[in-house]
Amino acid sequence: MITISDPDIQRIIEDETLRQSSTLTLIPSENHTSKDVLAALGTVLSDKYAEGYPGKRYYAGNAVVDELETLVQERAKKLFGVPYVNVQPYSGSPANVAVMLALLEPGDAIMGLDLPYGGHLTHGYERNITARFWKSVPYKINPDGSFDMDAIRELARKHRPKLIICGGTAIPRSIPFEAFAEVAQDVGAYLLADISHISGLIAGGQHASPAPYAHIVTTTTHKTLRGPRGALIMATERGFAKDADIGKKIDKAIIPGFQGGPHMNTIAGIGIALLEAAKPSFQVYAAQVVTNAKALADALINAGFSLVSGGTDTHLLLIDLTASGIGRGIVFQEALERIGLIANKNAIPNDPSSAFYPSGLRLGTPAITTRGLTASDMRQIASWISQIGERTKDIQIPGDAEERAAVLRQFRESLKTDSFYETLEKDVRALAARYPIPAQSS
Ligand code: DSN
Repeated sequence: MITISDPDIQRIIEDETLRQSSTLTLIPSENHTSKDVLAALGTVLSDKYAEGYPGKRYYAGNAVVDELETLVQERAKKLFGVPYVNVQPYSGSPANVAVMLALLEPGDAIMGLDLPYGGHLTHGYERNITARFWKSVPYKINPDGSFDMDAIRELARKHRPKLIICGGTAIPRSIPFEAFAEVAQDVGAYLLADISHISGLIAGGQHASPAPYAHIVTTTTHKTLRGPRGALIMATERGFAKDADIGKKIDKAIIPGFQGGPHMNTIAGIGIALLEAAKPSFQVYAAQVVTNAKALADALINAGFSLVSGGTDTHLLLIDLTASGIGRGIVFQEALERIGLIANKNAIPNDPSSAFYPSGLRLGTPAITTRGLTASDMRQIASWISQIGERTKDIQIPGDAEERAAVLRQFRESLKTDSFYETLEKDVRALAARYPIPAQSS
């Protein structure tokens, strides 16, 4: 671990290092980067301003970072089979907004998966900038996790969106890129595939690529792709066939349109992650992510849980907890955190409860697979989740705010006093200790 002279920040870094190593991360959008990626983030590359693009910067002194950005662009283009990439977006939300800024006029219609059905804030959620500057027409996912492409086509024909977005944050099954491309073609819209959750699976050969179908592809770099926090915007051959200026428009939208200087240390980390993702060992990793997710899904189903879509094709599972009461995602999230399993409450399709008290639990295997956990460990994790369900089954979340606060107060007190949780915590810590986080191992 690095040592820094600020004792307060040093202690916080040590605390977080310990928290991560002594617990198991089941949040599907999180992962553990390699030591090399972490090292690149803490370099002098962080100090350089480089507004513009290689060969066309506003400030002096950019010859070295020009070489870096060009190298990282080439790695991304090769890995994802696209002719254009912008590696500068600070993260996924800026990437998606930049695409809209590049290709749309204010007020144009956009269609994305509704947030409570597994979309993302920037896919047109009503309280996000993307719904304030553009006219958002959200589509939904079926309760069984499938896409009703006839309904999506009908909606598109009615509203004539200029941009259709596919992808999301809680989709356990494969995304039908070709079917979305047909709808986009039908109404003359751009198709944006947001592959943030699955880009590592695509690079690792475990999910079809959107490159033959979408015009633009965005991805964060820190989820299954296992790089630093950042993002890529890619344009495909199909994108250039629709709009020969698509690359120039995206470059201009990032800077001067939306962002300032790129974070060159992050871009170096992305380059390292792309090189790692091109190796045969990453194919093995991606396959194990999916194997583990399927094993976890099977074990949870055997334990009596109901999963949205009945299972998974990817790294992600969504448990529908409504059989034991609505709005209980928070109970699972907090009880699991108490024992060292870090997962998140999540809305399920047609959730009968509210966004803050949803009825689902979202789980994923990217981070634990990086640590080396395998299918037999998934059965153990499912057993702990099942025991938590049994222990908390009487805790129901009232609709009334005051009653709910009282129930949650009592529940949180029990997390401190009930020795059941302490026993499970020891077991989780013992499993976590068997699988050190690679970047923390010497
Ligand atoms: N926050 C990310 C996720 O958890 O899926 C999406 O941006």
